[in-house]
Amino acid sequence: MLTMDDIIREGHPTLRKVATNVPLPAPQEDKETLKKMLDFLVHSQDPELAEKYNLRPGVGLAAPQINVSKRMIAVNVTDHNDDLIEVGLFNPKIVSHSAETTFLENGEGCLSVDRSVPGIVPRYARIKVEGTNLEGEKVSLRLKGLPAIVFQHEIDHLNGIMFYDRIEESDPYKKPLPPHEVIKRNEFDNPIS
Ligand code: K2U
Ligand code: NI
Repeated sequence: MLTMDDIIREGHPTLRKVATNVPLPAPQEDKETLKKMLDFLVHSQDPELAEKYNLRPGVGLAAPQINVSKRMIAVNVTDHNDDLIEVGLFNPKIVSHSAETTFLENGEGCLSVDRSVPGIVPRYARIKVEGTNLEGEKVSLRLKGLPAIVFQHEIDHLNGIMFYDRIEESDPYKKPLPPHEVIKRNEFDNPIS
């Protein structure tokens, strides 16, 4: 199983690389890696396992974070309807997005960043993501709220972008121009139940 020891931290060059596409149908090795990434998220959200293996809770993970520079992401997050979005995607792509932006009121964190970096991280409020799942099916997801933010955070990792790259250095709490919506419900503060 993956643990925090497998997660590389800021300063590691792989986090700043543009990851390469996964050839489809995905090789068995890449399928196994993506499955392990999904399992890590489930384990990290289980209080007993998280304590036992010292895992930081995560709702998303990108392959570059385990030093695999391939375009693969895993997401395990509940949406505003409390519906679970649990998906591993090969070659995810944001194919369209809203003009409207959003952001987590308390900012973002990252499993590859062992420090707090305060500030507003502007994200598109709604996105349409396409990719290929573990079963080899083409997937198209329309996302908003926290799931939309998580997917944008993870897809940024595939392009060597860290969340703090998006914080306005001169004014970290500068709100993006309207229209924007603020997401107040931020699991970041409330450990995932
Ligand atoms: O990519 C990662 O480092 C995993 C992050 C993803 C993430 C961070 C901030 C905002 C959205 C996604 C971890 O999931 S950080 C822990 C976390 C948990 C619940 C909600 C937000 C962040
Ligand atoms: Ni991250």
